[in-house]
Amino acid sequence: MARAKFWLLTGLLMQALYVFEPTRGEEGDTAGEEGEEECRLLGKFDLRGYVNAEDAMHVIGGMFPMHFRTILEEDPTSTPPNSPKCEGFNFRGYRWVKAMIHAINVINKDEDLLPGIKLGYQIYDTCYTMSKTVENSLAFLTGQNETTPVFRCSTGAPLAAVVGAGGSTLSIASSRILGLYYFPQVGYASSSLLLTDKYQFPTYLRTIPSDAVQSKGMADLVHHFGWRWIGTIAADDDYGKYGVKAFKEKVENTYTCIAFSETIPKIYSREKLKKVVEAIKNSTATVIVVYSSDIDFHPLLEEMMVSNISSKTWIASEAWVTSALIARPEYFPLLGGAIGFGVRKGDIPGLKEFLLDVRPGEDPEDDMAIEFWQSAFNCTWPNANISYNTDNRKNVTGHENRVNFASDVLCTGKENLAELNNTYLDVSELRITYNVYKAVYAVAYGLEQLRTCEPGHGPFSSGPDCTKIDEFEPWQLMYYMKNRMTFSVLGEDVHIDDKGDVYTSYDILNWQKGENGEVAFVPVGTFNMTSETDMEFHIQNDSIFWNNPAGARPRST
Ligand code: TCR
Repeated sequence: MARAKFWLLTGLLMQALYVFEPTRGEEGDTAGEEGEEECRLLGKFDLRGYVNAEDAMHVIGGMFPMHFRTILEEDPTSTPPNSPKCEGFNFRGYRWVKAMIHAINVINKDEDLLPGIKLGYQIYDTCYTMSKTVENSLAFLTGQNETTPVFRCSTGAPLAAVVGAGGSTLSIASSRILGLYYFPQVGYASSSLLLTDKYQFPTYLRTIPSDAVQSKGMADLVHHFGWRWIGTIAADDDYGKYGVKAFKEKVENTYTCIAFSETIPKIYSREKLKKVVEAIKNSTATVIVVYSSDIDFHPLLEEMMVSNISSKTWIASEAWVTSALIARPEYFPLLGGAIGFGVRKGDIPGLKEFLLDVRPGEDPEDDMAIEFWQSAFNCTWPNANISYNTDNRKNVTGHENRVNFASDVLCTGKENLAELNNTYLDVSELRITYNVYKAVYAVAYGLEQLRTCEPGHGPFSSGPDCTKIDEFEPWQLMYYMKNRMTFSVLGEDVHIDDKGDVYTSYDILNWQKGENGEVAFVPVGTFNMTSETDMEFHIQNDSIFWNNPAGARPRST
């Protein structure tokens, strides 16, 4: 019964969302099993990523930003609509994907965790956009990407849970869809406060703390240094806006005030960015909080560089503080001395070796590896039809040189990955990557509890009180993931509470100049919140580098 309902709902959803259009039948014809054959495809998903469900008993879905954006096209009025293509290869997102696959491989070899049960994966690129994320979520539920088995009616392994989808706005979109079917979803980076609301997002859990924690830490920082006027800048999404909102609620009192509040547009607009820059320039506030992902912050940063802004103290949210896109020596004059919050990092054994194991061209399906290779080595893969580092947002920063064209150097496949100095291989700051790893373990531990249920002591009231590992429903796995979710990963005990939230400590990091001119993230304190009311804030004032001519702690009056 539940199954029939699932398919019916899915059918409705798909019709509403452009995938199928029933052909006109006899009057009074209703969509039903036969009606379905009469359906005509209206559009097709265009999904890229990694799928391996061979011999698997369960599949874990994944959503990651392997690209920075979709290519905006004119509204299709004379051609059928097409799912957009993506551009801007994201090495960091690609590393997260590899971490997920690595975690699954490790669990599959583990003889204690899910013994004899093989997990598969089905990982899609969100291109950091809402439309792709929704497309991905529907694909998980409907199995429309025909080559891949998905739900229980299909012949292959069923989907157990989904890991993802990167940014909060994207997790919110997908969670609204997955939540309809009570599918467990474990976020690794989406930290917006909104996602704590279990009324709206009943099946969302995460391995990153809610921004309620970080905002409190930022407020403590501001009070600690006695700064009076603070400017805030938020990305125009559920991360930035709600992060800043929580910060303001926690910081505002009779002494501290907000000097200005600006937002960074989601769609590039130089005009809007210039207005933000003006606001920064015209304000006497020297301390500015920026709640934004690195991808969104980057264009504003470029615009600030053009305007020569200096002597500000930046309070960085976790999403950009250690980002290789932002932490570049050329931005140091502007952002040096920034103080930010980094979630707990972890070492993942074997990850480095696994990351090095990329073999482009070996698997014809793996066009992502070819694109990775082309972007990493600035070369073009012979006879491959995969775009190379293009940038269709021409003139993004006023610098024509940001538009790249295919390189005329051909890739050989023998280029040396180990020598590559880029984000992908940098395993020194594994924070979100470590969260991805933990998220996969959360699913595996949920499955393990379900598997080891003892008949007679199980939780379910209608039907048998335990369910079998090869025939459970998503809500049954959800039961385990919502209750007593305590497990240990690489020596860390992880507790996910009944709201799906975790509390882990933050490192307070300060941008200083490293020996070789690189940006070094120097730990200068910690913020540890263990429950809504218990917290500890520590900072070592004298290890902080302040980026102003006097090198002294700024006053923001
Ligand atoms: N939460 C952000 C996304 C995000 C992120 C990151 C993206 C966080 N940390 C690191 C890239 C890299 C924290 C959100 O939207 O909730």
